Amino acid sequence: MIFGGARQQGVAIIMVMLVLAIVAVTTAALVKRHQFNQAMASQVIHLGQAKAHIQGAEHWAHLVLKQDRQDNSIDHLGEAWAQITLPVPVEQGFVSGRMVDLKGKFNLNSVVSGPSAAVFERLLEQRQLSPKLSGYLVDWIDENVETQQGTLEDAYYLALPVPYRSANQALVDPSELGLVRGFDATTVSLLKPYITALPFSSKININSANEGLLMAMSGSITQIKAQQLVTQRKLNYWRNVSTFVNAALGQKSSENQVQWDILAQIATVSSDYFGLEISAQFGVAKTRLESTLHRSDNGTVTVVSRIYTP
Ligand SMILES: [Ca+2]
Ligand SMILES: [Ca+2]
Repeated sequence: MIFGGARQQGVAIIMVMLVLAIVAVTTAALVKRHQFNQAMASQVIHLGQAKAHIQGAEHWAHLVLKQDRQDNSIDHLGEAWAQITLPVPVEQGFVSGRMVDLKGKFNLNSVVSGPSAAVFERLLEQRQLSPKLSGYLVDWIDENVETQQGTLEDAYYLALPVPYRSANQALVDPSELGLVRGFDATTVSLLKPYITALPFSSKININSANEGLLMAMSGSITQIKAQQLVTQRKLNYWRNVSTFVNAALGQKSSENQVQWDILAQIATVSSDYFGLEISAQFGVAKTRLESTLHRSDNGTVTVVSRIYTP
């Protein structure tokens, strides 16, 4: 009996120790899980804060663009919308943003219309790329399925290791250029500072186009002339197209009439498409918004596309 009692006691002690061990392991697991849940919760809260601030900044950008159209119909880099917002500290985070004038870039979709193809060819040549690429882009966008040489556009695309067909419609995003014959990632990145993809063929805003694009706008604009035009613009933005064309090519005369008219035809001082980039960081949560905005003549701003990363 005595012996049996000691054994029972021993079993009881082992049981207690076992229970204690289980409790310890469970507690550790619970603490770990609690910490994980807490981290998850703060990540979700931070991401929510970042998105809320981005939405606020986006709303503010719309108001700035609307006000700008109410104030004037000329758009230039000295205006409020063009000012870059460096990271601004807000409660528990940072928000930064910038807006670019998409009319100050070459609209790839305008390559199918008249003098714009020549602008794109000059842009390609400036970057030591073949002007032939312009023709491949035209075939990619135009409705028909034959090249200008009479062959089938898709003969090239269907022979690729991963075959596909040409879009035969306007590009939605400039990155689509990478699918077009002759354009690879390097080519696209060389062209990136100069190009955009807008829904309609469009003119180029001479108050925001960079030096390279100004130069490509006419075969008669040299690099030195383009630099002069940018310097001149910083002192005094272009208020109308004819003042710009006079500065670029000289007064209209019988000698320069054709180039003068072509340059005037593709130039504008007013913008209706803008690219907005806003970044926000709260804790470890980083969010970035890239959107394309359209502004109508009365100043109404609508979102054409919106991409969040992550
Ligand atoms: Ca303006
Ligand atoms: Ca086509």
